[in-house]
Amino acid sequence: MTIPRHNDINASPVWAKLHQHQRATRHMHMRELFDTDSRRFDKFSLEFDGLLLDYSKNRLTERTLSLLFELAEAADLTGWMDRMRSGERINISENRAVLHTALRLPESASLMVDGRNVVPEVHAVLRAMKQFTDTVRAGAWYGIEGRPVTDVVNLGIGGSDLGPQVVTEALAPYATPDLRIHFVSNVDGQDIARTLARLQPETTLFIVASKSFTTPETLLNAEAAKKWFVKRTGQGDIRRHFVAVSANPEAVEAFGIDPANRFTFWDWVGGRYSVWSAIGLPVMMAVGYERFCQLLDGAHTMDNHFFGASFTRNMPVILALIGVWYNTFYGAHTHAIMPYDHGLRRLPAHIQQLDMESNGKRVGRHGERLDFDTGPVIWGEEGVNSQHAFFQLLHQGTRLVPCDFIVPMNTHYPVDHQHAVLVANCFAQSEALMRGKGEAEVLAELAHLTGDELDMLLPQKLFPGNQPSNTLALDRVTPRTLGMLLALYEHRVFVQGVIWGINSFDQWGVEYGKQLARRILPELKAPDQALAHDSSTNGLIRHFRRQYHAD
Ligand code: G6Q
Repeated sequence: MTIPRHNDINASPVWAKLHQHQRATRHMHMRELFDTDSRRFDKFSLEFDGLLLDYSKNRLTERTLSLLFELAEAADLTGWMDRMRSGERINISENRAVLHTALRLPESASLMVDGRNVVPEVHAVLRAMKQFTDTVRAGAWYGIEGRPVTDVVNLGIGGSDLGPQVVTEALAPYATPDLRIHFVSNVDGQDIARTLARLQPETTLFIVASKSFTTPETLLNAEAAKKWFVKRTGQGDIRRHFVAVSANPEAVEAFGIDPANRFTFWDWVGGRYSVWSAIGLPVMMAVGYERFCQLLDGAHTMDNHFFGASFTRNMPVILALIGVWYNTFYGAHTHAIMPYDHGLRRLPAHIQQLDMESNGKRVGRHGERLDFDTGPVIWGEEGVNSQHAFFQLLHQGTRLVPCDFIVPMNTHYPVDHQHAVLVANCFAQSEALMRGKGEAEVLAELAHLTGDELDMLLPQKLFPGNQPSNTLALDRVTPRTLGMLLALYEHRVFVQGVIWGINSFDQWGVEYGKQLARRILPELKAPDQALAHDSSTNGLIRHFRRQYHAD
């Protein structure tokens, strides 16, 4: 197979047809679509393995969808799915395969990359993780004073932090109560300092999670943790207290970590897609090997669905195309993610990284300039808190903001009837956003008013509605359903990248700021060094030099 050279999707006839279709249907109101078709939910919802996707509250018709499927064909989505699945180097700017899906293959499967079957390697690492986490969880991994581990600290950032953090938090009901898991990512010293302040070095285990083992933030935190450990214990040997997840064996060893306690992964696993690899070590530490395997199995189930189902019954494909519809053809700039589950409250941050680092690109795979908008700004917050914060803008603001509502039907924490209240709020929001509230309804509510007061209040109480949303209803947040959900979003991002002709798996955009920070750091510390930045950056550096008092 070869990687096609040109991205000319916006020159395809279906691109023009979709623009035309948008112009012809943009005044249509979803309320009318529901009023005129009692079967709309049946037509535009999909259930798969306990996961329900309701996409009926969108500004679309069967014609919209069929054009969007045509767009997917014009972008050769099937070809790209095959390329990704088979391990072709579709991350061309880094010359890498993209195989997070291989991390969730069962041991009986086989996947050849560069003439080697990678599945046995994946399972060998899983076994090593099992052995290690079983020992720690059983209280049989002894620290320097022969005491078992009570606290595990993951030191990592970006993909080496967000995914495992979200999953560990979401699966808290499955976690062993004897181990506390902490995540430290920020180079802001208060992150590590506040965490260490709560810990005893003799019973703490640090996981230094860095694929490259060159990431300054992580290495600075790891050095700080090492210093703290050595100072507090008087012990120079850190091997019982520091392990690593990394693809860089030399740097891990140079740090003082026993090579036997390095858990590896491969260049075909991108950071933001790496929770399924050894980067998931804190997750396995919290919930154990079996449940980690259930997480993988959930993701694998979603992979099979994605690679196997026709576009018309394919959840990631449908979600992705609906996103393209708003983003590209309606000009929507953002997309909101609202989990109605407290354990999933950090999920928007993970999806934000997944999506924005993958599809926040202005050029196509071969460096060609793209003449259309690509990835949206992803944002969000847990429900119902968000209702008391920013939903005002969704209901009565001027912007089109497509939303995803994610809600489990059952809770691990039944407190009176609070779960039903939570779900009622979730359903009510999507209903209100869709329906809006028209003049007749408001007038009925304000029947006691007349004159100026009525004129003033009436427009303020109107809700335009027609604000689109998808609802993803899980049976319950379990390792398996969470695996499905995360894989669903990974594939959604991939499909959108394919439509826009983007390489979703590199991230050159994060390099430049890092480069400039390396230049500014010594300038902050050298008061007499001449500055040659713009006047704003020079002014800020000088301000810091005047204000900062080193301890
Ligand atoms: C994710 C990015 C990025 C990466 C971090 C940490 O896709 O590549 O967020 O995960 O920069 O990198 P290391 O694991 O190499 O420290």
